[in-house]
Amino acid sequence: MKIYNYLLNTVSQKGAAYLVLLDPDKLTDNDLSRFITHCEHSGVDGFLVGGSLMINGNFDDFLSKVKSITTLPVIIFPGSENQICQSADAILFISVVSGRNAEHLIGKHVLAAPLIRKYNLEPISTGYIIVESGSITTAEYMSGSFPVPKNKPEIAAATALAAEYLGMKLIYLEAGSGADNPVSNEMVKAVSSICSVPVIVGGGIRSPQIAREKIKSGAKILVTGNYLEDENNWSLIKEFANAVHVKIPITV
Ligand code: 1GP
Repeated sequence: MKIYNYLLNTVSQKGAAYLVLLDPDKLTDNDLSRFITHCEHSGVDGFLVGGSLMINGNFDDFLSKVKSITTLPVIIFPGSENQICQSADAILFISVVSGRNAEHLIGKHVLAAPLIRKYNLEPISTGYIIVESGSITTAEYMSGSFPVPKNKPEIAAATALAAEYLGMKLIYLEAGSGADNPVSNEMVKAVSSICSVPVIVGGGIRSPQIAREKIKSGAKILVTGNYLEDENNWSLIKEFANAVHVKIPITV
């Protein structure tokens, strides 16, 4: 419960937590160290590592490098059961509750659970809700499931509540990496107001203003990935952190 408690404490102290997604396919060794250091100095609260599809990256090597660079929590955000590695601090144990594909609801988990135990990784059970966001996203395609229609916040809310009743400790509202549009404020509000566990929002968030809107709508953890893959956008990381940390005074 160490990392889950860290997230809860961060939410309680700062109002919300800001996590940055590191995709092993997208960052070179050289950029990785500079990027992580930049994130640390800009107020990021931790890192997610993973991707729905990995083509070039070596997950274990990448994760070990990340851990050797940062003291912030490093949490696996697995795109598959192959993305489990001993050097991480925790793993989001994700069930794609928006879909009806048994493999992604429980099947992959049966394969993953013994390894997670062997590695003594902290599993954080997460109800993962993929939301329609424009073009079909990799997460949507790879999970082989229909997303929740973007104009149906009540479906997302009922799904999240069911996940919470099943014992899940986080709800992840996911528009998909690089999504055309983020999850709507209305949907974030509907889910956050019905759930008592923290709601993560990610996918297609490209400005601190949009990040702040999601927090004001009730999100407790915000994730960005794709937008920061362009070094020209790194200067905005601090603004993203300030936009998320609604309880602490803004620093420039
Ligand atoms: C994807 O929610 C994350 O799983 C982050 O999305 O890469 O679009 O920021 P982006």
